[in-house]
This record gives sequence, C-alpha cells and structure tokens, in this order.
Amino acid sequence: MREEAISRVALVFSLFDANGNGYLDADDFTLMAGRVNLAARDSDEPAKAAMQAAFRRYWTTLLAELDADHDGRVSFDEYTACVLSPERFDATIADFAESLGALGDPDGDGLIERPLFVSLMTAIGFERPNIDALFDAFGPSDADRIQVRTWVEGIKDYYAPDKAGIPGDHLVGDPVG
Ligand SMILES: [Ca+2]
Ligand SMILES: [Ca+2]
Repeated sequence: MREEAISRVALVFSLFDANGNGYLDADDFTLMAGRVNLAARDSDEPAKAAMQAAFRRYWTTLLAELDADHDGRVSFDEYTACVLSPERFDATIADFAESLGALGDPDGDGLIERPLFVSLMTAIGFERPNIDALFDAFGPSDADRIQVRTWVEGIKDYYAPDKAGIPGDHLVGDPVG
C-alpha cells in the first residue's frame, strides 16, 4: 500500500470518528449523516434520505467486513484492511460517492459550485484550505464549478491503495518529511 493511501485513510478514519472515542461505531455514522444533511440545504428529502441510507450501508459493510475482534466497533487497524482489500468495498464506496455527489448537485445539472462543495466537505470535517486545493485540482470552470462526475471518481480514487499524486491527496494537507 502506498504511503499516500495510508495518510488518506488515516484522515478519513479520524474524521469519521465523529464522537471522538477512537473507534468507528454506529453513533459516528448517525452524527456524520446529520451534519452532511444539514449542509445540503438545497437538497430535497429523497436525496437526503439516500445519503443517510448510504452512510448506514457504509457502516453496516464496515462492521460486517472489518470488525475482526467482534466488539461492535472498528479500530484503526481493522479499518486499514478496507484499503488493503478494495475489492470488498468498491460497491459500498461507489454508493457513498454517488450519494454524496447527488447532494452536491441539487439542481441535477451535473455541476457543483464551490460554496456547496465547501459546505459538504466542511461538514465531513476537512480543512478549508485543503478543500479549496482539492476543488482547484479538479479543474473548475470559469464559473467556478466542477463536474459532479469528476468528484465522484475522485472519492473512489481516494480509497485506492495504489494511487498517489491524486487530487484527494490535497485533503491530507502538507506531507510530512
Ligand atoms: Ca467513534
Ligand atoms: Ca473491532
């Protein structure tokens, strides 16, 4: 696994541990889904419900696949296995990415404007300068929009163990060393 992939996974683990107890648990995903839905102020109820369902499925899959010691929560060591065996998580991550992308495109024109992108990514917990760097790396148009499709593919790449130098690396911030 690439060092960049480990850094990316360590970051999402820390953000998804929304209640800060050092483990991923059901409570974290309820908290995170609520935050993200609050940020998606222009989305309709079906889109929000789909996002909540995607968070729930994501958690259910993580628990079923990764909770090696069966304590009902996922430790960081258990979580890194999702990057080591991406084929077990492709469908879940794709589902999550598509649902998040849909929240970013309430009018369905296939584009997402920077302010909504920033709101959603801030709700997940990423840092503002890193969010802007990511948006810029996706190549926004003159109207400061990016393709939702580009973002969805970017989310999938984020979890790829063999990728480095991708837009998603901007979320991790300055590399150490
Ligand atoms: Ca937690
Ligand atoms: Ca566990």
